Amino acid sequence: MEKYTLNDYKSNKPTWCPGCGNFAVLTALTSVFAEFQLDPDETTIVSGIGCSSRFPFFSKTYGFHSIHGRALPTAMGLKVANPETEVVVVGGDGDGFSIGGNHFIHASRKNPNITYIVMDNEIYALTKGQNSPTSHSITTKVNPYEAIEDRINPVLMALSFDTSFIARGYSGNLPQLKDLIYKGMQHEGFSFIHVLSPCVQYNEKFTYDLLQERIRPLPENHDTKNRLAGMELAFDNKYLYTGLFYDVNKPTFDEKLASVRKGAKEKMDNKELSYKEIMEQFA
Ligand SMILES: Cc1ncc(C[n+]2csc(CCOP(=O)(O)OP(=O)(O)O)c2C)c(N)n1
Ligand code: SF4
Ligand SMILES: [Mg+2]
Repeated sequence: MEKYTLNDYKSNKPTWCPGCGNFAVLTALTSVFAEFQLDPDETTIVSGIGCSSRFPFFSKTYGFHSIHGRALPTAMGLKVANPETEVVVVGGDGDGFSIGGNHFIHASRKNPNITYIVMDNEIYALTKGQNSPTSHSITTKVNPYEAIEDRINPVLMALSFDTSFIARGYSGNLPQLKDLIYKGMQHEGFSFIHVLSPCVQYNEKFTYDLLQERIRPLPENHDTKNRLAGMELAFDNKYLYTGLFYDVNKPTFDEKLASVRKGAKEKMDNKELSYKEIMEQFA
């Protein structure tokens, strides 16, 4: 008999607007937690700031609602301090690719064993609708004429950083989303799941109807070890491909850190130094 059910992971009634794409992500993630039978006391959801980053309030696991753009370094610190904890990071396109964009590069280089889910609605929603780095040409209060900046392509960006697991899901396709999150959490290393997750309040150019026309599953014969093939598909202007783009095994940050720790201890003949003795070395 299973010990944990969905209700052991779901908490307060989400305060997102009815129809918000983030509901699907909450359902998918908590279902995957139940499939893995994760102990809620050994699981932490870390977020930044945004509508999507309200996520930890709606879950019964540990949660860390950190600061805008700083969810990834917070999560990495948590994982280093307690490698046994399951860590999932959630946030928005503004949080992850604008103010926090730099951390995405370095998390990819470090390859910590954490899962990162970005709910991309192509807008800053919590602050009532400003252009984000993924916005198409939309006019908003801060851009009353037209967007004058180019947009970024998160999957292409991740492929160029050699992030070890890269997938794209859609809030309108729950079974696929669950599967991608399941695989991302199984992956040893940094897994990035880009979720197309419409905001029904502030972005008329990124709706379920418009997405439905452009979304296609990745070709069945796509080789998930072939980074260049993934890039070509991520570049496609006509279709927005969903599925698993890239999945490779690389040593994780946790493993590399453990090996550095072991080497350092051996160098000291396995002698345990007190905090005072360590500090005295720098006096
Ligand atoms: C340091 C800092 N700068 C700016 C803000 C204001 N702010 C809060 S949320 C947000 C953008 C949220 O957009 P996104 O990450 O896409 O999340 P969404 O609300 O769309 O889910 C901004 C700019 C802040 N809270 N902290
Ligand atoms: S404003 Fe948009 S992103 Fe925020 S809860 Fe409402 S629909 Fe969701
Ligand atoms: Mg957003």
